[in-house]
Amino acid sequence: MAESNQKAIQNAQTSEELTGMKVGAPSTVAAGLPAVVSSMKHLIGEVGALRSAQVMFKLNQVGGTDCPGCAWPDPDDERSGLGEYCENGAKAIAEEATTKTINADFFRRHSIDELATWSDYKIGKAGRLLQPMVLRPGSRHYEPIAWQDAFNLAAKHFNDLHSPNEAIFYTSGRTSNEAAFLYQLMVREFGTNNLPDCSNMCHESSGVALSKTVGIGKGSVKLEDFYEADLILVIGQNPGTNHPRMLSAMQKAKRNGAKIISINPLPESGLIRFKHPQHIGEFFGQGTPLSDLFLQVKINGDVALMKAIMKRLLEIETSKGGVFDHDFIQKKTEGYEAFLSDLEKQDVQRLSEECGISLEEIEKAVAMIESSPKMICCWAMGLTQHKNGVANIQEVVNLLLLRGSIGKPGAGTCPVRGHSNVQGDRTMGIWEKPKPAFLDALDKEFGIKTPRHHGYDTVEAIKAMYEGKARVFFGMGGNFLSATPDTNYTAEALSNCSLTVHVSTKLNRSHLVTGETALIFPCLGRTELDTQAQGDQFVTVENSMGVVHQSLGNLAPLSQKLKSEPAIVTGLAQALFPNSVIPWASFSQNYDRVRDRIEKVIPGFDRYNERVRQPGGFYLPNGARDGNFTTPDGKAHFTVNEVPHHTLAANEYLMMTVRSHDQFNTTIYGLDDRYRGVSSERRVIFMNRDDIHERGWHGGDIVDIVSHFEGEERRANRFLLVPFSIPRQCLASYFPETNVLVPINSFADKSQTPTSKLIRVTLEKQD
Ligand SMILES: Nc1nc2c(c(=O)[nH]1)N[C@H]1C(S)=C(S)[C@@H](COP(=O)(O)OP(=O)(O)OC[C@H]3O[C@@H](n4cnc5c(=O)[nH]c(N)nc54)[C@H](O)[C@@H]3O)O[C@H]1N2
Ligand SMILES: Nc1nc2c(c(=O)[nH]1)N[C@H]1C(S)=C(S)[C@@H](COP(=O)(O)OP(=O)(O)OC[C@H]3O[C@@H](n4cnc5c(=O)[nH]c(N)nc54)[C@H](O)[C@@H]3O)O[C@H]1N2
Ligand SMILES: [Mo]
Repeated sequence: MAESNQKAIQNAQTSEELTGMKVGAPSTVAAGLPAVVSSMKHLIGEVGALRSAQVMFKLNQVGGTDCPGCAWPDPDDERSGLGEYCENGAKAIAEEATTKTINADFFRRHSIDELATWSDYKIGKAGRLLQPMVLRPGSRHYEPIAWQDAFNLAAKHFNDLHSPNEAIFYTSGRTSNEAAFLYQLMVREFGTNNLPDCSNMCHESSGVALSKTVGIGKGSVKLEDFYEADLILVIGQNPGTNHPRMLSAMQKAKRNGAKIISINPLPESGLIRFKHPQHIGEFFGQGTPLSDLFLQVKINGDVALMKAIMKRLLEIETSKGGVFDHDFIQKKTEGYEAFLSDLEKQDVQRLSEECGISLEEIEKAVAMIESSPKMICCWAMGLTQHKNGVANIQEVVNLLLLRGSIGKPGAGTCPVRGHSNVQGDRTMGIWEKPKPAFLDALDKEFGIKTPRHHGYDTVEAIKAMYEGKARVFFGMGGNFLSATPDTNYTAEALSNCSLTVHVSTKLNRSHLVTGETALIFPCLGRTELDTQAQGDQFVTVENSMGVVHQSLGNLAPLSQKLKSEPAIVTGLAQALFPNSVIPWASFSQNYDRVRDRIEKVIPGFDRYNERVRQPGGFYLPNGARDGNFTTPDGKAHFTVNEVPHHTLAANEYLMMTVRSHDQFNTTIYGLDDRYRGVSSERRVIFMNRDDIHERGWHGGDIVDIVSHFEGEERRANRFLLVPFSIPRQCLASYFPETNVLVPINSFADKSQTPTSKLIRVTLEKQD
């Protein structure tokens, strides 16, 4: 193996050092006073009191800053005067608005090899990047470079490629609509559709399943639908940690009479009880009980569970009728007969064993569904990151269709998005499989000829770099190395490149595993004021429910050398295409000009500049929401999906990788997972008590994890056992420490999403 590859693999490793785990009882209630205390600790520690107040009062307010955390929508009506925020929003702000900074001297003192020995936590806490940096061939230290030189250097590498398809342009989901639109335009003018994004690892399975079945790859519900629903299913999602403001919506739904069923291998605190952190009166007492029924499903047991529920509904329908919405099924759907004949063959007893939910519990769910005409299904990574991720979601759609629970108020699909603008980035054309109509519109508007063949998604991009078919990697945000599967393989892939470039706010491990040359382009964060030639600019984003609205920073930028993402793209584009027909320079001067072009290219953005200036923004068109299914035949589609079977040997387990309460993806805010009762440690593995006992092991024992896939083994060493409430032969560990175990070839059918929630492993106890 080449020396550079060895270095890359070494630098890709997260430290195996244990940090002193403490285990207490998991919380039974989410948010409340501890959430407020934790928010303050992070904010005051990183940002200082004054700057915190400046940004927090503006957060998620009309005309304020969109929280850089999750994509949960802001309520149209009652926003809290204190800023509409949550504990983890406060941590996201603390992370970005921190006053700690990394200057050129930092890189003189620390080589990339030394920085790689730091934990991800320590790397992130080093502070904000301030100026463009370059790592020259053979050097182990980044050094400063002027912006123009950096753009020219990158352009030279791009132009030296044999084909535009040898370049990869990745996007994370924080990039604004304006930056994303300009970025994809630059990439397509360059001549490729190699635009993989974090969606490929996230909700791609939702996009594929929903486009096929209901004609739009986005969710159908609005926030108000929560307040009208009779029943809300929360499947494979941990809102208490990852979408805390969703708990407020669920609390309001409950007060309006809704029931909640949660389906999860873990009893996540946020799904049990909740105290609103912005309602002081709720700090004392028990909080609102949220879930009426918790179904502790086995990992990947969801299709079996859904089928069991639907089979029982069918039996009731057959005996007394009134369960299925026949009018809806007949007028609006296709594929009912085939679906029914498959369902008739299912055996509820068997399905119950497959999913680990007793017949009695299934009956409770059935009774709740039967008596609820308006049902919403919410889901996230617990459904998407599986080999059958697409099937998981199609099965949820089947249930909704049977009940006519889509396309009417109080009902529908709710894939809860991750990054704050991941949905908007796709709308703007960040996609490796663009539709011809979109490319035609670009060609017409800009007088260019965009490439038509599909580009690489995330998994394909890694393989292309590994195999030497791609040689330049450009990352618009994100932390590609740590977020992707098979860390060592990806490290080799990146180190095969001639150039790796990252547009980033903060240092992360991807800056330490590089191509022969590496560049860091430091950018403004959401919270910072973005001043361009024609004055202060706002950007726009789209939330999880298809609302497009403004985000305006108000903090003074940490350095004059930071550029906005739109300015970085236009700067690079000018270096890349000196004779372009596209007026690149003009776009960064005034973002209204970008929005005018978006309006011409993308449907639904009529009078963009005007409408986005209205308080709260505007909704994008959504056929499924209106019961108008935009599939080729205009119908919603039932599908037939297989039940996955996993036969495990006595010492084999299925492992899911999840987020702790103290991280945003690969950004580690702290070492605690308060709701699950673990503190000061991330190298933990949650395991069923009886399974631990059966092996003769104890909580606190140290194990190595070995994953098994197609005859290959991958290892992650030194994890502490935590006895936990989780089904037998199921395990949970944290992402990104265990990404090294996710095989590059283990991805979902049709969506190619890495199977981060379904890793077959064995455990080896250390002596
Ligand atoms: N604070 C914070 N907020 C975030 C993020 C963050 O890291 N930190 N990340 C953002 C991003 S990009 C995303 S995509 C979202 C992620 O939001 P989530 O999807 O909630 O995140 P995960 O921690 O991956 O949790 C997945 C949940 O699915 C469950 N699960 C796993 N496997 C299965 C299964 O087979 N069946 C069922 N029914 N459940 C299963 C797990 O127990 C866990 O509760 O959050 C976004 N918001
Ligand atoms: N095993 C496992 N792997 C997973 C997952 C899992 O559940 N398990 N989840 C997957 C999912 S759902 C996702 S979405 C991906 C996430 O993958 P990514 O989006 O690639 O990763 P993040 O950790 O969110 O990226 C963090 C970095 O973004 C940069 N950044 C932050 N804010 C900004 C900004 O405003 N502009 C720019 N340019 N940069 C910024 C900072 O430098 C920071 O270090 O990971 C996936 N990987
Ligand atoms: Mo995500």
